[in-house]
Amino acid sequence: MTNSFSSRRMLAWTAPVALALTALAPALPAQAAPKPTPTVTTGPVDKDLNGDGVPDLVAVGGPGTGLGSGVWSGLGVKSRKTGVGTGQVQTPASNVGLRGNGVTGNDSPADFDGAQVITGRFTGVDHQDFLYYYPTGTSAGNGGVIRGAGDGTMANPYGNQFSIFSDNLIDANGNSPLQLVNAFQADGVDTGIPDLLGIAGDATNGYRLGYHPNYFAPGLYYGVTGLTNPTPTGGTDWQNWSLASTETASGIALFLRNAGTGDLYLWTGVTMVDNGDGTGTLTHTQYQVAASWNTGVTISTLQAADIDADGTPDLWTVLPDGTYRAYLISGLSNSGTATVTATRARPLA
Ligand SMILES: [Ca+2]
Ligand SMILES: [Ca+2]
Repeated sequence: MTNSFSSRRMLAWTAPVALALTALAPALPAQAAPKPTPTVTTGPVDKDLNGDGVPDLVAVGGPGTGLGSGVWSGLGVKSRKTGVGTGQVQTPASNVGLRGNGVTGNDSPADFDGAQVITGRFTGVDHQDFLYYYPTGTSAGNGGVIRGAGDGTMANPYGNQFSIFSDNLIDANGNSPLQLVNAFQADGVDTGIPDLLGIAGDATNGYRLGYHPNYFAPGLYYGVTGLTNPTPTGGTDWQNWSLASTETASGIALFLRNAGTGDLYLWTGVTMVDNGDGTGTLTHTQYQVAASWNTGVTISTLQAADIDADGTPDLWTVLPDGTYRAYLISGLSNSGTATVTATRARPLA
């Protein structure tokens, strides 16, 4: 289970030609008519659900979230003056999870209670899909992918859902991830569908980051490569950290937050290097974004995106009272903390 990286690389070379061509096809038109001065990123904007170029906010509802059960989708508001995201979203947000997760047959938004939901190109097309994962509860360790409709909503989950099974996510000690985020193509093996990054472990064996490679199909993750990275502060207490990832024109970015200490860090240029011994390591540039950031505050949704399109990743938070706010980040520094500008807290729904 731990040596999946090299075996998948071999699989990549022997992948069916038709599948490889299908995955490449969307990139071809971009080369057809070169323009002299491209000013925006070449690919779709991460977290932009409706294709207007502005990232959007997605939060899970249910007990303890201040939101009704379901998946709440708030489309990012664009500044009339600057044409980029302001950090505000259109409210009330829409509940796009009313038909449930496509598995229980209940047609109920309560299917998502207790789930984590992230967006990404998890079915391999240009728009954002929804990935849900249950860290605890009766479906603990399991999850799935539901196609995005391209307008901020989900497709009908019945017929557009791909399950992710616990057995394919557990580490060598049988532990399911505490959290999963989008790892994009950080290992350099592009299967057309993003990989996942998680945190897993137990008190006896310790906790660590894990890399979950995708095997050329929506929802098909198999095996986990344990990562050797210490936490941003040099520790091994990964269970105390939470993650939020995004991708910009300059690469993959990962926010790391320790709720207990208030430490907030950003890793940029993240790539996953195979160590050849069944482990891997994330290479990255580390920045301390803030100290004492929301120390001790429960954040029900932490989402990363370059909201204002300045090339530096930003954050949205949703709190258990159902309010959201953006934290626009600039001035990353090797010698101090960054500039973090928070928008006013507003009800999401
Ligand atoms: Ca949008
Ligand atoms: Ca930004």
